[in-house]
Amino acid sequence: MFEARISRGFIEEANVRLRKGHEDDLDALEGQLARRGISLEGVIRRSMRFAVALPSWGFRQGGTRFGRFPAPHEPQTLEQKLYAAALVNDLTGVTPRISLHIPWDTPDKVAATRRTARQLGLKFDAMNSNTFEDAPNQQHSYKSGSLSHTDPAVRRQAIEHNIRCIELGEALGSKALVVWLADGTNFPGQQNFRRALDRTIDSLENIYETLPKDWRLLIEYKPFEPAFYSTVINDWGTALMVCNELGEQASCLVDLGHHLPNTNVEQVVARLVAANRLGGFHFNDSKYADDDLSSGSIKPYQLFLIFNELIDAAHDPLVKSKQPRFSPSYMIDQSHNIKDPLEDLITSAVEIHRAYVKAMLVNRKTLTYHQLRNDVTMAERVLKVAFETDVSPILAEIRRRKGCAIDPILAYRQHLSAHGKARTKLISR
Ligand code: RM4
Ligand code: MN
Ligand code: MN
Repeated sequence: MFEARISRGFIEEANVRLRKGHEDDLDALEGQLARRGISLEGVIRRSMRFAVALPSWGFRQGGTRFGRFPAPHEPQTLEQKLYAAALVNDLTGVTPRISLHIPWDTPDKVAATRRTARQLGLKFDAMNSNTFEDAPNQQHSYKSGSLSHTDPAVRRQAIEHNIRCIELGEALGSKALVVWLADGTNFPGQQNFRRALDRTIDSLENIYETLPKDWRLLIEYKPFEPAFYSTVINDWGTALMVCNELGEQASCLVDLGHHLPNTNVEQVVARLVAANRLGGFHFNDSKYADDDLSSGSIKPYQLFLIFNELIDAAHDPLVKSKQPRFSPSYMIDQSHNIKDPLEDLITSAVEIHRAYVKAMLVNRKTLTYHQLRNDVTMAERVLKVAFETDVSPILAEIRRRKGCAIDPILAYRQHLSAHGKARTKLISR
């Protein structure tokens, strides 16, 4: 199942019986958008380049501390994960890059890994370092922290791990390092808050110094878990402080699950844009905290509002003048505990693309007009009209033009059947 690439012919065949319905839906949407002064073709063209990276750690069934229930056909090796990533990309057309977690997915032979990826039409996105657990045979333990540790020898080991991730990434063609730290405390008094942050910044400076000039260092924040009393880089404000200390190549990474309930994440995004420090996203969805559920499954409106901020910023001459190359990176970071990870990744990629395209439909001139007159009802309505538009035919059309699947989940199920792995009867939408 994970040793050959899905053929174009197979996808085309899966598309045949959906084509007529798809064309009818697309025509209807074209008319609907035309009435609003929006060119369907323009939206399609601007949405064709959208891409979101897949996490190497999202291809196997996830779990909780209460257990893990592995899927019957999990990719095991990095090579198999590359084939799985190619399958998601060949079906959806929006996931041409994979982000590696080190040491979980350290390539044995970098050149061979790079070659396989190239053959599969994949590139490498940001590298993710892991100093939140002890790797086998490592000299010092991270039980009491890594980059923030009181012992310089432990900090040095964690710094070196991050530098190694950069070197590996360079060999693979990656351009960014994501640092997420579990460092924190479980009890009041356990550590000095200020000193722990000072030590972390100092360690990060050591890593930053080795960063190639065209690389970015993305600093992730998270309020709690695994530390349950305090986390060193706990919120976007702290991440911003850290980045300001480091320099221009450092920016903040917003993981959608890393906020306390009811945080206005779209406003956090706007603030980071204003500070010129929005580096990228880890997409997922959540009800409570870092649930790592499928993107768009719980709060699709929030996802839309985040893209609304991003598209608004991309059109803003003030942002453009200060950040001519404003382009935060998009990555998925999910844990697929219940669903087939591949189906979850396919669905998530489509949902993220959906939120992006919907946000593209926001009439920004009209929105500003109503905002300036404090017309709350009409301003909100501009957002709702865009959000409530069913853009499925646009997403399907983009995929079709790229030679991908009109309905990627159906095509994936057909692919499973062809490999004798069908689980459910095929029922179309
Ligand atoms: C963390 C964080 C990191 C991810 C790990 C696995 O909560 O989101 O980005 O690498 O989980
Ligand atoms: Mn994350
Ligand atoms: Mn997380």
